Amino acid sequence: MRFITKLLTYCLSLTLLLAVSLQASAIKKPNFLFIWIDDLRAELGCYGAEHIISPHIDRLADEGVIFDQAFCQEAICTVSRASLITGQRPNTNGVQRLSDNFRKKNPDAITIMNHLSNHGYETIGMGKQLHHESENEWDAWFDVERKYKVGKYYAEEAKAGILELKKEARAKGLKGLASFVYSLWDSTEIPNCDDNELHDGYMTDIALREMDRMVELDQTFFMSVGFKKPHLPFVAPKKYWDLYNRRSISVAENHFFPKDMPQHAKSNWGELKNYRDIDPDAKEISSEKMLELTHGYYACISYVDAQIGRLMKGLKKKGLANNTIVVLTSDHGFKLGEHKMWCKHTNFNIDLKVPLIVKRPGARNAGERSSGIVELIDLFPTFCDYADIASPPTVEGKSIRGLIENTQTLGKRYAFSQYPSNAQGKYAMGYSLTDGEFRYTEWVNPNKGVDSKMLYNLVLDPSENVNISSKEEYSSKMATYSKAIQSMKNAN
Ligand SMILES: [Ca+2]
Repeated sequence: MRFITKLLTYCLSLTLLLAVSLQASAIKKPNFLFIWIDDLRAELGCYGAEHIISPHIDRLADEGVIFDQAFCQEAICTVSRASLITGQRPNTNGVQRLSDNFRKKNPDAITIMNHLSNHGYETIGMGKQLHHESENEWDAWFDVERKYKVGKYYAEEAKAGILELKKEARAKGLKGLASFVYSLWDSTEIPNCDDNELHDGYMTDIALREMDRMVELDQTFFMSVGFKKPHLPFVAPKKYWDLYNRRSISVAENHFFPKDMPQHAKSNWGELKNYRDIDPDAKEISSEKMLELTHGYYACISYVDAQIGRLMKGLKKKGLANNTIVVLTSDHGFKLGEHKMWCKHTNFNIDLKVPLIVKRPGARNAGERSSGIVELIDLFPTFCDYADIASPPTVEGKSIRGLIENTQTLGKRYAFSQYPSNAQGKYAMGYSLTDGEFRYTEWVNPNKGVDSKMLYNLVLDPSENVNISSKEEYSSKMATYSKAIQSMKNAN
């Protein structure tokens, strides 16, 4: 009898085990489609900017959750991207400047793609990912510009001209970034061409083919599609320029330095001045050129938006939409003449704020907004959370799954960012935070301590036009912010 009871218990355990394992195999881990857009500020239809034509991103927001308070950790491509893929702040992984090579500085770092690959995901990267690209980071890597020779411009004259300038740069002994800068062409181009005759359209074709490959292999994937627009130069097929009437475009209203702005906050927007149609000594851009550049930036957004529409259609058509989480963000914001500056490279909100949309299949809260504060370092642990794997202990971000699934959930108290300033030849690291209500920044000189500060009331002065840090009434608030910055710096 005892033997029969034992046998029955054993059989029952086996059945339970089988049931559990069958259930586990039935619950497939979600795929991730990560849409990473270069230099896209949070100015889209779904962010209330009705003058921007972004119907596909707006639809994604309607089907997902949109974040109103998402921030990058530093407004430079290389740095923000290294921070996101490691889930670490720039102070921790040491990548703080454009020229910093992430892998050289962090030979053993575990990136989100390494981690997901180690846990059964096929990781597919394409377009712009890290600044210093490395195919070793991915299971499948597509360097569209280098491998398929789909460059920045369409016109043969531009392509030939760039080759000529590169030759000249070599003859002058220029290498790397110096050679790249020497051979830049115009800041805009309006080619009459098809979407896939330029980088981002060509890359979208690859992404769609990769989706087919994943379906064929029945393989769970993390696909990161790195759009290169609306980064300069503003080159998009003519039909996207034609969506806008230049005469009805408004340029930046606050085309002036903020009142009482410290020198360290000033960027000389050298990135734009490197293009051959911009005077390298310019103090400002003419109204006509401002309009052209603003028009070009908008056209590039609409061009990328159309590619996102193709990706979403592809997911649906290939039967992947029901098991794919789509995350859309940028690496940082951008200035189109605001604060009398261009491009990124500052600690202003307009450079640090990024769009963020997360669409989950079958989400019941589709179309909701979250005002919770989120940092881009939070995406690494969020992917892990949805993949049901632990984050490596090196990750400093926190999963935002709670905020995605319940938009009433409170976010972080602060989002921290930084930017190294060399204004007038004096180095200071600008540490910045926002609690959604204010933005506070202090520049810290390694030897002398805090050099200068700025404080903006984002509720009363959302464009950050008046630095109120010298007002006595805010001194205790600034002391609290300063302490928070200190503890963030000491946290690692
Ligand atoms: Ca960028």
